[in-house]
Amino acid sequence: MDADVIVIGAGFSGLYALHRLRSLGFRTQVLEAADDVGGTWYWNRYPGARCDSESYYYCYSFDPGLEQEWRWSERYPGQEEIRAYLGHVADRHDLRRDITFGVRVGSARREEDGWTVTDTTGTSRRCRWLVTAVGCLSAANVPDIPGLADFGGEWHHTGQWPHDGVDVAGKRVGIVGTGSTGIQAIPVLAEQAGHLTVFQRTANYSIPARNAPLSEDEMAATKADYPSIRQVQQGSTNGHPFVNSDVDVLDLPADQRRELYEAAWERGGLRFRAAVKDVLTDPQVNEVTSDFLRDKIAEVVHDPATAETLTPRDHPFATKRPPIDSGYFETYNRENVTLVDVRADPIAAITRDGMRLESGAEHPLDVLVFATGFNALTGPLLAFDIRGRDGTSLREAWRDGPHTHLGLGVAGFPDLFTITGPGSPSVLTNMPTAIEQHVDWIADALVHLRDTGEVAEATPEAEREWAAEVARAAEATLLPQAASSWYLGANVPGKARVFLPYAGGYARYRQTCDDEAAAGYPGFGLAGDRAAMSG
Ligand code: NA7
Repeated sequence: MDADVIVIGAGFSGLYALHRLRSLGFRTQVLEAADDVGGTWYWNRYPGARCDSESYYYCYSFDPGLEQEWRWSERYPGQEEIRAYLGHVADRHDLRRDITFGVRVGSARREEDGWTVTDTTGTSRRCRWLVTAVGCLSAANVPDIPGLADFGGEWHHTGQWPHDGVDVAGKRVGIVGTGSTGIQAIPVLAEQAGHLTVFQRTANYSIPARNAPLSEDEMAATKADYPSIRQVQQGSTNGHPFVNSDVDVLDLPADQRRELYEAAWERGGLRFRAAVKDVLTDPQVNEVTSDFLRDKIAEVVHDPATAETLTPRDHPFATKRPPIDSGYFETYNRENVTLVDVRADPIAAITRDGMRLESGAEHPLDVLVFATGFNALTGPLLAFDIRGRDGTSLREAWRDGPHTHLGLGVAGFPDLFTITGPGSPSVLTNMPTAIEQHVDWIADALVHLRDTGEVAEATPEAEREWAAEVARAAEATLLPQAASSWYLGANVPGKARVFLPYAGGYARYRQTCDDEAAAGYPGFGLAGDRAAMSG
């Protein structure tokens, strides 16, 4: 064996997995396709790339010394700052010596006593346990638009942005997509480009981020308060350190309701959503909230027709991942920005000179940007060929949609652990919080397996029960109402429509995982099953 554990990926997940497993005495090797650490934050270098969670809690909690030492500069960390942070963590914990960079995994095959992982150059490495840390939003989704290969300008997906940047100064730039990424990139591109054309299919809600530099006093107060901040995160539904309000807006008179929403709008960011209770479960509360946000668009955008096109009417607020922005709607008041509604007049083709719509309208472009998102959650795992027991292929096993136990393990794939896999609450949670929980749980499981010599494999029954629980949790919310959401796999043509993340809340999920471990991992075919059989 080359290692006890091979971890694929050196982003937030892979780095912490390496640190934790190594400290428990596992010989651990990380394989990473990029030439440095960072994962998502290594690749997503598009203009305006920034995290929507606030910096003081979008970071690791496992190392109190690191919390005290690191100095965040802004309320929301930019891509380069997060990359620097992860580089610092790698150095502080001497992680690089166990990471092989520039190695893309092509396949992973289950053998009798472990896994053989083969990279795209044909080099194989053997390990007993395989841990995937490949991210949830890392497989770029480039739409299959006829003519793309003939485009005479340059085009880029935001998640694969060139490292030396893209010169858009004075150029005619087009951008497809108005999700979180497009909404971050559009204001910055508009400032740099000669002209920016935004091709919008679905209008989106967005809340001002209210980004600002962090003062010494704010950082000092945060640092002094970390233990209680972390405690709130652990007990929360989504890993953020703020508690959802218990105010029922429907009980408030109109003026107080308005006041409440205005105050939340001023606070900005993901805290807006926490200002009212039941926004994702009560359709009436959601409608009132959505209306407030729709009105804001009309207030900000000068041209009424543009404002109307920008106003979301087809899905309730926050049923698609709610973006936050810095000057997004204001951008449409600029002379050099045009909004094109490709729901009304769909994209027909890309030509040598630009974009052609079904009406025959032509939009000449020098640069085309795809902010078209990702094949979320399953895409990164299916990007390489994983073969389990008896040669079963994961692509085959998940043909009709993914099935996992707790998002952490898959029936037919012994001793494989998937950090933030489909069925976990990861993408609905502050990501580092979810990641630390997953890694800690996997680390405990591996210690158990090392001690007992057992092999862990999710049982089909446990998978069925967990799938039912994931579906139940989603149905209890308004989330499935957004028909084109990537939560449902609906953004990728041909992808099975299954609600992918667990929407029952982070704290509940953590408890479920803890119960699974305390019971001896019955859902992974261990003590629980034996107890049942002997009973
Ligand atoms: P998203 O949220 O999946 O957004 C992708 C956007 O691209 C969205 O507006 C899509 O419209 C649009 N899109 C995708 N394909 C097409 C085609 N073929 N034609 C026109 N428009 C298209 O991805 P993001 O990168 O913004 O965000 C992903 C997550 O990363 C984010 O939620 C954070 O968690 C971080 P649609 O809505 O499907 O009509």
